[in-house]
Amino acid sequence: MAPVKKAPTRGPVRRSTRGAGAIVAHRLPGIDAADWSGIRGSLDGTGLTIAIVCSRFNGNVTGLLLNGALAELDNRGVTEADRTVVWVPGAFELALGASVAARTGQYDALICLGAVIRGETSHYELIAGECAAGIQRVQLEFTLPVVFGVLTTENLAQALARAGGASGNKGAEAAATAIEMANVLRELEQTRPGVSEGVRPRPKTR
Ligand code: INI
Repeated sequence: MAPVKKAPTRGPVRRSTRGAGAIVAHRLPGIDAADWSGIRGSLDGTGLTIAIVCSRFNGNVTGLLLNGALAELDNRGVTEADRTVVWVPGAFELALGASVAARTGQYDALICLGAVIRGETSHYELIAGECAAGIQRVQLEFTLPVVFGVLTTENLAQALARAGGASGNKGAEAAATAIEMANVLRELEQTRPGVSEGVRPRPKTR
């Protein structure tokens, strides 16, 4: 068998199962993050309007995700007046809530927060899968960032760890992602003004 070549990269590598010795790099060979020129979105939330669609199911977890998201938006310049929280019953309803919020044309990005915990339901896969697929569908349909801030865990302890515990706060991470994506879309639109017209129901003008 041919010897496995070392990948010329500083990032982690994944060995393909398709070809013996083949290496697929996660990152581009020889490129440091500092060299990544191109179109990027900043993490400055000033002037952005954002809605958070939050599930009430497992509210002891989603409340913590929401706190993390709101604190992150605060820190990054999204004012209270520029953000809205929309409550839905469970993770299964997040995509519908997001779809209606998207349809208003009032938001630069949406954040969906939820917690699907396997120990509590026999239809975990169904809810988690449909929730993720629905959220992805909304963001592609509206060409609007709709961030997946939904925990899918085996048990409550794992969920709490990711909602402000030992593993950080995924709500805060989702908020940062929403800002970055809203800004990267703005940057992209500036390269070809009007490109999103007719895609979003009411494109923002500012
Ligand atoms: N909803 C959740 O957000 N998380 C769960 O873990 C969960 N469990 O365990 O069932 C859950 N179920 C409710 C579901 O999202 C819908 O609200 C319900 O089925 C009505 O459509």
